[in-house]
Amino acid sequence: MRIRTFDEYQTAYQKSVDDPEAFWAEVAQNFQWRKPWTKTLQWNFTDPDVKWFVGGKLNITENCLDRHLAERGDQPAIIWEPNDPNEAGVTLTYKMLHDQVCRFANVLKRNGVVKGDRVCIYMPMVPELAIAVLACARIGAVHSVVFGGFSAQSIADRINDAQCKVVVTADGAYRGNKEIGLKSTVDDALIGCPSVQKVIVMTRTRTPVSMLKGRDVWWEQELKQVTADCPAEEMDAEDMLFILYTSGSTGKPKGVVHTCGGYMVYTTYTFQNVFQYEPGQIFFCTADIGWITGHSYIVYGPLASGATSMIFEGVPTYPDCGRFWDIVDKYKVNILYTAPTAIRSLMGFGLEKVENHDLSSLQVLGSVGEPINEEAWYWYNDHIGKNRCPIVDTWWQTETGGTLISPLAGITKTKPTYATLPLPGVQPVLVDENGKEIEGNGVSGNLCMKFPWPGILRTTYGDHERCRQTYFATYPGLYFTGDGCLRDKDGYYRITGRVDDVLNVSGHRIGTAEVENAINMHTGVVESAVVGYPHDIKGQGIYAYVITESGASSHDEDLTKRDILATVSRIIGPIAKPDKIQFVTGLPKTRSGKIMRRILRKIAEGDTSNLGDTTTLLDPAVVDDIKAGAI
Ligand code: 6R9
Repeated sequence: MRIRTFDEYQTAYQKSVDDPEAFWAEVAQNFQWRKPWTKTLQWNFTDPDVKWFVGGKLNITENCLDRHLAERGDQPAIIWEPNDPNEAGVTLTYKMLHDQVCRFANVLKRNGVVKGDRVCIYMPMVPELAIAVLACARIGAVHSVVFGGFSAQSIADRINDAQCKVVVTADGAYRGNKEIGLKSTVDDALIGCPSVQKVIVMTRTRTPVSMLKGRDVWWEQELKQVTADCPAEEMDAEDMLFILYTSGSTGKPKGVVHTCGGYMVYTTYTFQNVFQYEPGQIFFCTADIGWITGHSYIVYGPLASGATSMIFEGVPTYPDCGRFWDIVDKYKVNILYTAPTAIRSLMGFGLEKVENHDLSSLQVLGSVGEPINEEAWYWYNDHIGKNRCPIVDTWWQTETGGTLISPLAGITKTKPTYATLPLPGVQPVLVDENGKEIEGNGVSGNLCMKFPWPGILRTTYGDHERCRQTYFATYPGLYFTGDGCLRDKDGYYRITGRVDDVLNVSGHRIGTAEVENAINMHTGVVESAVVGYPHDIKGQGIYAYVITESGASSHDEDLTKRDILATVSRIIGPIAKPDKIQFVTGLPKTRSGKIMRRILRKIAEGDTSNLGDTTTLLDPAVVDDIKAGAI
């Protein structure tokens, strides 16, 4: 399963294209199956219908936990670093983690959860979050983790879409110098969630919370009622493992569905090969488990590999901007996996807090979430990796389950800002607007995949047609990523960013339509249009053009702006708050009523010299007004 040289990569890649089924069948042999599969792959991209390891039976937690007990039961599986560096951390060995997962799985059962039920998890970055995730998988319940920064409304939307039966949460969360009430947010959400029967509340901050009789129970009390004996549920390879909501260019976030077998094989294979993980190494992925990166590369990939995975509760700048380097130094981290936005923000603080730490344990650096600009790449390489750690720029998506395009650490020659080459099993193609494949090198186009890999999404929960429409209808026969991409003369891939109406703000995906809907819910707002613009630290910032009833000359614009931000926070969460709001009297619309975002994007970028053809606009004069009022 492990590739060790570039030759081996090329051989594996060739084999994976010539005979994908044989290739993945061989990889999948490295796992524990209760029953072998009868057919390795069945697929078409029309319905779409993709099934891997058909008929295979397994439980992913037996692969992540049980099978390591004999050999490395006393090795750390999870090392937890709390928000406050003065609070004691926690190390859970594989034995301890197994024990705790089984116990909490029994708590879920006690509270009525059975195989196939959906469980919403809304928790801080504490070991119990990983425990709750794995406990669901243990008994065949489907987890839907909601990032702790989302609002009550967002939680409610996700709970209702998936019809969750149980919510697992905590009283509160620590983030930097802030204390955030989680349970109170869940309480607000649950006013509109009739499917929820039980709420399990873990104690973290000891913030006062209201506990509803018959519905709410304490995690710690429940644990006293159960044993550590919980045999794993036998799952079909294609049974649902989890739902994770992600933003698209239209409508509400959709529930991306991953299944047990393929996801396990793919995350583990990519974890071991991309990072070239060696037994005993300490792996630190700074993402939140609320995002796909945390699912795949804090929890499942590392644990199925018997690795030691860190969970960090806090933020990179608390108590100061040296926190990551402090953690690397303290735990002798070997592999660090973070996002360009974090690198850019830390760059801004200078080198003092880097240089007073010993970073010599680092061997591999990773980047994920958005394109990494050259300046950040070199800073990461020079000052963190000290020019001796390969950087793996891993390109992938919630929908892909694991990394698709990335260097293999120390094996693939890297090139700043390039995700480089597809992993074995991954067949990228670039297409033009008409879906025609653009062959050869030194070209660019829309990035698609022409063959399934085991980690590809299977559907969007409750709405298969939406899955087809979003990913498989734009270019028939292909999976469309939504990203633009160039392939240079060496065949190296560089992702240039989204080509649809999805923003990437600090590595978080946010749909422009979602933000517009939230703004439009604010009193007095008539209409709005949201676009992205380049932002030094966040990668992209959010620029909103808003029409209000009282007109652009509203007597107190600042107050209105502040209130609109509060509405967006309440509807989606603070991550979706626009950086800039411009009040306008009209939007540039075509005669058919479509907003010409291209023009709004240019103005937001501050590039008004060439707005292109505006003759198809209903009222070209609005453009001058908007230009004049640009921020
Ligand atoms: C894993 C994750 C997916 C979108 C994706 C792309 C952008 C992610 C990237 C990258 C350039 C990289 N993206 N990694 N762009 N280089 N290495 O981030 O999933 O939250 O679903 O976002 O993020 O635009 O389409 P997700």
